[in-house]
Amino acid sequence: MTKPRALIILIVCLLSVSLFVGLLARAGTAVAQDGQPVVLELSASGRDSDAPPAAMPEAPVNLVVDDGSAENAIGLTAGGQFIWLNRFTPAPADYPFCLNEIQVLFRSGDGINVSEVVDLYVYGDADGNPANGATHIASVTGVTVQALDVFSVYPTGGIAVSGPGDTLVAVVNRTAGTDPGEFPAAIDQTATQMRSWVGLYGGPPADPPTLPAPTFGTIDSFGFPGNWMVRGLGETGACLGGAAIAVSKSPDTQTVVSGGNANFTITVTNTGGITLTNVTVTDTLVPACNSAIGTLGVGATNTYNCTDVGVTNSYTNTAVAGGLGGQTPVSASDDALVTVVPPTSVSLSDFGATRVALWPLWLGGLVVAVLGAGVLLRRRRTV
Ligand SMILES: [Ca+2]
Ligand SMILES: [Ca+2]
Repeated sequence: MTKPRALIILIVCLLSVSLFVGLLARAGTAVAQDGQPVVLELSASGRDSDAPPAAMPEAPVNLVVDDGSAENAIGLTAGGQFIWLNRFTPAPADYPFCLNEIQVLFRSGDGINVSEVVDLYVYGDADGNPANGATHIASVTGVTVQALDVFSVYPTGGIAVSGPGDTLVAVVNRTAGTDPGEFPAAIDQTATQMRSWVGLYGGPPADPPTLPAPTFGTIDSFGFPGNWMVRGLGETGACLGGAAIAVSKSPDTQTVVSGGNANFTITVTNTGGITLTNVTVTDTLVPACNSAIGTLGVGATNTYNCTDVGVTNSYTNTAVAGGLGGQTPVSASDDALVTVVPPTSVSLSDFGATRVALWPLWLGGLVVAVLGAGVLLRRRRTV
């Protein structure tokens, strides 16, 4: 071994030891639920990723601070859950945007297995400082590690992000990498952007976690400069494809005897990818069909019956359903035709009208008969 190479290895070893000791000193104050101190620990593997660098995404709004390759991974010495997040600062003109996808890379060899569970959280932070708090915007919970050494891709269903300032994208390891010696948070250490934060709660983080965590700082401040392999992809403007509502009013057609009742069934469905709030149904012609439904989860349906009492005129009725997906209003409508027919008593008057119409025939017949009789009398006199 040449002397310069041996010297480099020695320096690297000394740096590693000093980083590790520094980290223990910084994080040693946090205490886990079992009373054991919680510390961060550099991945024992310490190896460069074997995987080729991941390609840079080309979405209109690209929230990326990593270079595509992870050189290490972070876990807790005593095991457990923690939050790791990237602080992104989109261009002001990018707001508002729709966050369509979150990507997280997990590595092989760090104690992480496919199908283990993570939760994803999105926060807004106008003042650019996560340490004094940030506002929770949306959650994508119960998703799993899809593959190792490539980015797991998580569609959000459309998260409306209004800005201004920063957008934070966070990960919590719910079952992935929670045992001692496991390292769920892969990190790119090629060139730190000083935008990757880590937080400890002295136990499992709440759902959603409140920021800041009791122990909270950039991963750099814990002695590990680098960038989490956590990305967000979106497009400027509202989440048009994200929030959607459908309404059906049935039956489509019905016939009602004048003075009778028209019965309807109205079904409202959240057909989009995010929870709808302030969901209402407005039915101008039949106020009895108005409804304040409130919150409607993804895929959820609300069905109810309503009645228009004493219908006397035919009409086309329209039910309009509306709601909010984040800040985005959505609406839909459906028509129902009600045809009123006269009651049975009215048909009797029709018969009467027909009888009146026969009078001219009877009159005509009488005239013919009288004239005919006159002709016969004259013929008899002339005979
Ligand atoms: Ca790298
Ligand atoms: Ca803040």
